[in-house]
Amino acid sequence: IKRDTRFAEITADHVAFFKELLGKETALIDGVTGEVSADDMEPYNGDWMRKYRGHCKLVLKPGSTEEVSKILKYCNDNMLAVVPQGGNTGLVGGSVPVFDEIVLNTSRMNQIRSFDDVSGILVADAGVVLEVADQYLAEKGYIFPLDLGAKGSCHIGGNVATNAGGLRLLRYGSLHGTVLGIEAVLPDGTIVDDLGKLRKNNTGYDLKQLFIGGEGTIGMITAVSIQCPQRSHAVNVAFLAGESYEKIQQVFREAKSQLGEILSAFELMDLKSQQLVQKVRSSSSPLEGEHPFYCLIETSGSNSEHDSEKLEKFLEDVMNKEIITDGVLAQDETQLRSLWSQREGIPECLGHWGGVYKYDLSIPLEDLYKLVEDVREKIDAAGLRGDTDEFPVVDVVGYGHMGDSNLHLNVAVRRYDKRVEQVLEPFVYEWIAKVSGSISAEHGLGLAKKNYIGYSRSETMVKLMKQIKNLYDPNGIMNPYKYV
Ligand code: FAD
Ligand code: 2HG
Ligand code: ZN
Repeated sequence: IKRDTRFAEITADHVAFFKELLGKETALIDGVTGEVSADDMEPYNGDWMRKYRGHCKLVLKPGSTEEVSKILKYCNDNMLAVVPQGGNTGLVGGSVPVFDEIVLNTSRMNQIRSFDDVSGILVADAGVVLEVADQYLAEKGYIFPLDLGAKGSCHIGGNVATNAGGLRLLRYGSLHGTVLGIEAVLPDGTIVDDLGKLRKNNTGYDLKQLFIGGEGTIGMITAVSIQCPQRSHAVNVAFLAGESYEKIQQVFREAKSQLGEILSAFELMDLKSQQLVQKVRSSSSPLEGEHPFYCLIETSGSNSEHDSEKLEKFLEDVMNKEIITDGVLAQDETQLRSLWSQREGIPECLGHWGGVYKYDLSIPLEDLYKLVEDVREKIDAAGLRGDTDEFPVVDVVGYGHMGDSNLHLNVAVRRYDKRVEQVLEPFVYEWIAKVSGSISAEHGLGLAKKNYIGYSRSETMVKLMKQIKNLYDPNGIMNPYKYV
């Protein structure tokens, strides 16, 4: 890609305007007129995977919606491109600049605005860290309807902008349903005041939905209102092993039928993913021996005795029917966390060798794991996988939110290598198109998947998306080079 020459380069005059507007020294990192080191810029220019690198010279940290509005209006009038940024934990290169776009970071917009402990509706600034919001809610007996491995750093504005799915979607549904209102700023400075708290509101188009999963391409989310469920008193976790993917599908079938309304997560992990986690952590598996597949089942309910009994009975049943070969139930909070960490820790551990090719896919359940086998076979046929340094590929692993038909196919590598890329692409995308899946289930398009949208969306749909983009952002200053 080439830098779009319609965008202006940042000058000292621009910086002076932002300094005057934001006042506080801590509200901006100025590499245009000021002295800053590469280290100062690194957290904003580099992404979580260390795969993408921007060249931004100016980071702005507005403290209010009004400031965001003034910043964007000025940028739009002066043709300055911007990248909205939350916790910068996105996995598709969407949250870092490509060239010298200005980073608009939400970290200073971090206040909880209100919480109603009868309705469970939380209204908060976009820059509130997900875990902070969830801890606040825990004290009130509520839970944030979204949970994911990056909770300690990601912002709820970033979560909504990516329409993150995560570990609780099976139970609480997508943000498209739980987000009740959004406050956002358009590139021309217009404040979209749709921060409603209504569960039902059929008065015209539901425009806030465009910002959910919009990845910062049509406006900057400044606050959200969200429906939070009651926190369950009883949370239980089981970690099970099965001989085949077929068997894990049977476990899922049984879990839905026997655990019913208390089932709150169903996660899949293959043996390779677990072996790599244990290797990196020098830890051992919660279960003895090696099993081709594992799944983690969480239940959340209101009656601890009732739930434990249900889960124990379920475990006994799937053991007796020989659907699973082994299994363990968390006996306390520590063990529960440790079982979850076998799953949540996978993305971090896989990065250990140098790089990871990541594919986040929606696939009809029965075919879900077949892709991992097909990819492993192709990588092996090309002689690219092995234990020593001469092989680029460490391993091909599959895991993910099986309860939502969402596979994470990860190819852990010692270094990024053209030969590996040639095996993976377009093979993976063509495979997905054939089964009418999605090339991005929950991480979004960003820069990484932008060119492949056609594998999951028709020309008509892409054209409609482009029309929306042009309508909201006619100058194209919002997160350019990405999405559509
Ligand atoms: P960023 O990374 O800063 O930004 C993400 C995108 O949103 C960018 O395009 C950015 O421009 C835009 N953006 C950010 N803030 C705003 C705003 N206020 N207004 C408009 N646009 C904005 N994702 C899942 O779906 N499920 C998972 O289970 C999951 N697990 C993860 C585990 C780990 C360890 C990591 C590192 C990531 C994981 N992710 C997962 C990826 C996920 O998308 C992010 O963690 C999270 O949703 C992004 O939030 P963020 O604040 O870091 O956003
Ligand atoms: C998860 O579910 C995240 O752990 C990350 O969505 C998946 O790194 C990945 O591919
Ligand atoms: Zn995920």
